[in-house]
Amino acid sequence: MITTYIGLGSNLGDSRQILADAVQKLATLGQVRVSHLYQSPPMGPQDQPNYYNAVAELITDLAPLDLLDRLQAFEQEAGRVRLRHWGERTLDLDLLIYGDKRIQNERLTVPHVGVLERDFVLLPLLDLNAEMQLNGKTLKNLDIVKQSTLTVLDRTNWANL
Ligand code: PH2
Ligand code: MG
Ligand code: MG
Repeated sequence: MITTYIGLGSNLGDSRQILADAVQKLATLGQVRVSHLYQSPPMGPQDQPNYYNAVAELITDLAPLDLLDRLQAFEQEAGRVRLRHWGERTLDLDLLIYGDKRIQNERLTVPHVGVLERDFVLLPLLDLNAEMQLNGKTLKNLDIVKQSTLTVLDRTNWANL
């Protein structure tokens, strides 16, 4: 069993429902816990809606590329629309962390690039594991965590787990 972390994002459609549905699907792959549900200003093009963001912890037996296949299938099932690079999308599921493994191939980079630079990933990760460390850094001590621009929309039960 490997402990993995999946980043969830949406800023098109009924984002709250889309993320809750995605969490239900993740729960078919193993044991799931979810962070609070957040709203965050867009990184990238500014002429797009705010994002709904969260992170799920998934304890699973799936190998990394098998897990990636499942995540991409869930994105498609949500009617994924992706209009431009770093632009608006219906559902984005990013494999952020896979145990303590480092993976680098044409389909997958783990830990996900940018984990340490994105408050919409760091704050939800800290909900799940307040002492989490990555690349020798203690996440809760990062400046970007202290200066976060996120809003908490819901603390508990938003995904009906
Ligand atoms: N995802 C993007 C681009 N920009 N901004 C926020 N706040 N949250 C996201 O999840 C996000 C983004 C493309 O994946
Ligand atoms: Mg993403
Ligand atoms: Mg993605």
